[in-house]
Amino acid sequence: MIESSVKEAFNFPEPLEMEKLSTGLINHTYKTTFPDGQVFLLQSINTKVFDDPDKLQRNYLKIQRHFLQENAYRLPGILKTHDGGLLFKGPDHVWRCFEYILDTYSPVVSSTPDQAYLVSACFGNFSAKLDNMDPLNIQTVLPGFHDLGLRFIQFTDALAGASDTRKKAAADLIKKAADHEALVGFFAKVQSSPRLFPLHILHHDCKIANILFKNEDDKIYCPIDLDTTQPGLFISDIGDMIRSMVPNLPEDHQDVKDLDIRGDFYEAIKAGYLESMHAYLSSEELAQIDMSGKLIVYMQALRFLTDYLNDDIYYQISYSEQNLDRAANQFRLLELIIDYVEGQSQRAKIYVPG
Ligand code: GN1
Ligand code: MG
Repeated sequence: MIESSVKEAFNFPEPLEMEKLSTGLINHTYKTTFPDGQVFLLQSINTKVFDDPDKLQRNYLKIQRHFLQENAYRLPGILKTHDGGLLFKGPDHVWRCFEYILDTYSPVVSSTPDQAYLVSACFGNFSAKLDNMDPLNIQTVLPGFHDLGLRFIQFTDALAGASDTRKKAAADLIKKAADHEALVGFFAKVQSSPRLFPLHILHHDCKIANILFKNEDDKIYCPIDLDTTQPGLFISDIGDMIRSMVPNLPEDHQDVKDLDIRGDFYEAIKAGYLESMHAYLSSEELAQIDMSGKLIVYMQALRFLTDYLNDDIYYQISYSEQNLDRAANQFRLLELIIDYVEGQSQRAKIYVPG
């Protein structure tokens, strides 16, 4: 249960009721309700991942202020500690507390293409509204977070150090990782051409669970979970939305035979993102937009596989083979996305006039 020093730090009265929200794989989040009806979101930050949590809070405040000035979104407020701090460094964990926005919800899966369109337009708008902010204002929280080259090196390092048992269990997926290595080369070209592929401030965790919708009209209230917001390449946010909303089943689904992709969701995500971001993307970025899903799905497959080979040191798991199953899911999704995108370009050719 919660450390008593945390209650003191935030001046929380007794008794409080805490409900663990279980969608994130990194931090622990609790909906915390008090007898007087006040509700807050209390979160312990995983400092193995976010080793400078003060940076998270400073970035958050800057974005919060900027969105208010731009009349874009009203982000949940940070509840300060009794001595005015943005977080509390307890003996075991670092804690922070946010305002809980009542009468809102975050879906876990996207149920219609229209909803996916709204989500995508929102995450696009997130970057569009930050485009006039000096990118140096936002500090990089996780260096190399979406760097596919680095993720591939981490995978090969993990492979070199993995136990025979895990290597054997993952043999098929290790082969798939090698089969798609050309994507790493493509990414390197993008990364080395900053004039054609400039940095944008991106959210870097664009799943639908990171959007608050209003109960009353199912419209979007605001995007949340801004921890990974930092400069990045155009592929990241649209790619992560393709990864998380195009499949018919979530990344934890174990039987890959059931997986399928939903073309109407793919097109809705692309249209929503471009609606917001078209004016901020170069012609080269626009021309390569369909590479986004492939690159980000491949990167996530590598990350899950790497963690499995490392004996599960990064992602929370609830059973021993879960990272392997997640990796298998993502490699299957990669094949499906590649087929879909290639099929699309052939169909498109048929309709190009002249
Ligand atoms: C992690 O904890 P969560 O679900 O917000 C991860 C993302 C992955 C995602 C996969 C900081 O996000 O990059 O895409 O799991 N975040 C971090 O489910 O590593
Ligand atoms: Mg997150």
